[in-house]
Amino acid sequence: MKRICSFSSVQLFSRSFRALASPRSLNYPLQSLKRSSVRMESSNFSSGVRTDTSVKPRGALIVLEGLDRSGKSTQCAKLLSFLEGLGHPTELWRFPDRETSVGQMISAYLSNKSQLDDHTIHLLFSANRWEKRSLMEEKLKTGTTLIVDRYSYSGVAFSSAKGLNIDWCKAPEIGLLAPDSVLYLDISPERAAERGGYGDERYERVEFQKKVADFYQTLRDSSWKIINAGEAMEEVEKKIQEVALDKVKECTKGKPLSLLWSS
Ligand code: ADP
Ligand code: DGP
Repeated sequence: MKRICSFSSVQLFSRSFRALASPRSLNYPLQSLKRSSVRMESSNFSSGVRTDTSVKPRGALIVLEGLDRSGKSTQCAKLLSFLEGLGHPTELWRFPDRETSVGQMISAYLSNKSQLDDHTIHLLFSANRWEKRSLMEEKLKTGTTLIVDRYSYSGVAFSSAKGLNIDWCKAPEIGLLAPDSVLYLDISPERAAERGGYGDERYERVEFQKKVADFYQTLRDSSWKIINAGEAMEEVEKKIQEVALDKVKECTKGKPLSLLWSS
């Protein structure tokens, strides 16, 4: 099992680095996603042109990001019950996934039980996402919405905050599935530090979290929705529900899947 995981990680990493070396090769997985969608061809009789209207309902990929203790886990759980309550097949995932063998190495590092070079731990976090990539695609294509607690943005923001080059940090994430929406739970590092359980793990230090917040700013794009995470839980919950439901509906109508990293 261990051997299978590491073999597929190597394959996936080599694809990712090939994509980086040649931007055109990024088209390969995009095209393969398009090819696998159901094609409904209809004739446009007035022009004689056959119109290809590929429409395949799928689940939405909704990512929650934010500083430690911004409320991600709390809100992910609430969103899961909300979407399930409306009858949408939904699963809650989180990264790092500490259940896998790679995840266990990450967990030991985060709880200061092991020491690793900054580049090494960065690649392990990324590998932890890659080892779930094909399952993620399968779930989405078969109609399950995934709520994901942290994703590639955490990977880049936390490692860049340590001083690693941001482009180097993004490289191993290229080719992972792009979220349909990133909900960023915005809170000041000082306020987050007042919340329960703060300080248990390696990165939970206010000065470091300030740097992480700056890198999150750099990563923001049009797929992001900024949510004021300092508000009462119920307020935060309502705002997240609105955005998430919109995305779930868009994906039901066949919004195409796309890949990181678009910018
Ligand atoms: P994260 O997953 O981002 O680290 P959690 O969801 O575990 O954050 O929340 C951290 C702590 O803050 C928990 O004790 C939680 O109950 C509390 N919390 C979460 N959201 C709020 C909120 N909006 N207002 C006050 N406390 C909150
Ligand atoms: P969590 O299980 O959400 O509390 O995350 C654990 C810690 O690991 C948290 O401080 C954020 C950090 N983290 C999450 N993902 C990554 C990643 O991909 N790279 C790095 N360097 N840190 C990460």
